[in-house]
Amino acid sequence: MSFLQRYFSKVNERERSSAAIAHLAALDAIHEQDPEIAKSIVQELRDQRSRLKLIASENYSSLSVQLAMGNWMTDKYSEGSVGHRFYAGCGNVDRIEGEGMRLAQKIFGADHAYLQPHSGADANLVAFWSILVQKIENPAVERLGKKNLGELSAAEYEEVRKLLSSQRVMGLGLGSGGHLTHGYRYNISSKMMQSESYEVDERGFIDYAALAKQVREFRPLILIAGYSSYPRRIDFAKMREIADSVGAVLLVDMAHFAGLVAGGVFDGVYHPVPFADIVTTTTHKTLRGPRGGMILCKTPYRAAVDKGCPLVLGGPLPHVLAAKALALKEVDTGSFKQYAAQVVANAQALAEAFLRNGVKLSTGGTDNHLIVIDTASSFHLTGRQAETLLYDAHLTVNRNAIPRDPERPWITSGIRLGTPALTTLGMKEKEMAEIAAIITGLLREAKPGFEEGKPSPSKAEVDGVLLDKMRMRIRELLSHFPLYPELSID
Ligand code: DSN
Repeated sequence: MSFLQRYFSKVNERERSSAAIAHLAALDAIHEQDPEIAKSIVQELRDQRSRLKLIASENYSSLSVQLAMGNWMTDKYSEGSVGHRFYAGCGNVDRIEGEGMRLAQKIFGADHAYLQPHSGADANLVAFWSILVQKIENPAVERLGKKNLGELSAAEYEEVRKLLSSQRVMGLGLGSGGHLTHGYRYNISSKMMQSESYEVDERGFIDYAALAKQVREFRPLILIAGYSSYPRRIDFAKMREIADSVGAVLLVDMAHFAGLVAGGVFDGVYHPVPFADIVTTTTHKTLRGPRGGMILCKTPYRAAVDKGCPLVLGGPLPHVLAAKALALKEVDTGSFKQYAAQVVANAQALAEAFLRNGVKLSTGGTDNHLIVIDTASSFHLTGRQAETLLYDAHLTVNRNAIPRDPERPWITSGIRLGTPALTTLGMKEKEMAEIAAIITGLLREAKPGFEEGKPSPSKAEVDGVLLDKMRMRIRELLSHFPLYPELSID
């Protein structure tokens, strides 16, 4: 029997959901073409349903957002920007992208929104490039008495190119919770410009006074504020002041906390848009949309940002633009505000429960959607050992460096946990306490596993009875919060 036939035989007419029907019909169509691919798609749903998703950068998008990506919009080329395309026939993409931009500008109070980046890393690349064009390239071309790059001689162009690559960028170090794209040595961002990181203090916090001093010494063109695993808010008014002290551009990467800004949890000095020149984000984390990126900018950067495609990025993904617009529509509701507030309440409840159990957290807690557990100090386990064991017990978390981590990035001494996905399922503070108890109960009893007769930095084991007991507790918990209950796939 097909997925669709099974659905119609199970669900009565009143309970039918058009999104569920569409998904099941799509699975049938995929199954006809390639049963193996259909099987993996279905298995992914089963896996996500059977595990507690605690990866801080993941969420569950709505079935409608997913469906907006699964259609013929993918077949259209639309390089350029709304109303200014390099291909004929972009009217529908223009309407979709224009609506997404309008919503993003309204939700975040931004001068301008650019929805085309395929990811947060791509958004950062476009942002860097736009800042370099606006602040360095355009004035250099003007100084040479020329109108544009095309008029420069080869020697003049080389002069401008060298000037671009001698610019400086400063972001939070990877080990302090920053992101690879914020100037990490192995990333393209540190090859485009000279890069220096700032780090958190002994307690794991950003020290604004120390940062101000470092910025005055390094004098970056771009100061980046933002993180992947920093469990605190950033004061963007202070960041603006620090950037202004050397005339730097302030770039905020809000990939992790965009949903908290949109939902009104981060406001005042914690809302990046009034203070930053450019704000980049992903659309799939706390914002709960499709996988992708987005840029918000002040008017002076608009012209350069809008040329992100084709000058930095490949062709836009119109099907993803449709999903982004739809997700922004979902964000622009009162229920999203409640969701955002609950994400933080849940993270704080999780942190408090761990602290009560004597677990060591980076910065001693959280005021956003994530926590970082020092597994080495708390449980004598590497991050990777903890990650592997928890996955075995049906919890997905990721290993994460802690500040000043002595371990390699592949192993680490910590794990990062986030609440965006479980909050989407409807979990609250009570469930967070249960999850903290399960994790503590497992990690406390864990012993390093062995590989080729030696203790392995990647594996940990617990008694099989305990593991089964914890899996049962997780199954019981998840049974009250089903993922996409309208999708009758088992
Ligand atoms: N991969 C994202 C995260 O997990 O934070 C950042 O790129």
